[in-house]
Amino acid sequence: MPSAGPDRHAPTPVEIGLGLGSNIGDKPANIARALAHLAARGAVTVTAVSSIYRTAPWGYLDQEDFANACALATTTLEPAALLAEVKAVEAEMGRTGGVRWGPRLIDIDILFFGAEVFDSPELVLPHKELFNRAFVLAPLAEIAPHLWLGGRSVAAAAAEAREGVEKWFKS
Ligand code: PH2
Ligand code: MG
Ligand code: MG
Repeated sequence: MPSAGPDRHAPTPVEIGLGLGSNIGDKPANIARALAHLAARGAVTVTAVSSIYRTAPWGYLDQEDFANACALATTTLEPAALLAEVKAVEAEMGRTGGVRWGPRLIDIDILFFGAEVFDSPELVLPHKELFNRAFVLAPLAEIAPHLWLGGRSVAAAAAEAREGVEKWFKS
């Protein structure tokens, strides 16, 4: 007989990747706070955090440099529920709407969710622009050098795309 203990229906944790960015206020601290908030809400268990990178703004150039980092974590949530948690933390930290690609206090992007492939207006997995953004590839390759997504090596892509991205400090 299977045990009827409290874990009987516990979902298996899935490994996920998060991309974090900030270019308002104490940027590195905002990234650290975002991860702490997500963990405190029970949304994720953080297993690795990259260095903080100072990165030139992409997309909308007339704004301050960003701090960017990536984290690996596990979650027992479904993708949509994790996205809701991410949005709640962004809102809780005081992120307000603004220009597309413009200044932001905190941006938390779900980069991958296990081997999930998903495409909806709210969420695309793996993240659609991951392989086009040095500010995501560099920190992600640092903590997940053996990761392949959609048949591509993150480390190989990172090695070719370092422009405008420099290590700032280890958090
Ligand atoms: N995020 C954007 C737009 N541009 N540029 C950098 N360097 N880093 C970011 O995280 C970033 C950006 C929209 O999310
Ligand atoms: Mg983003
Ligand atoms: Mg975002």
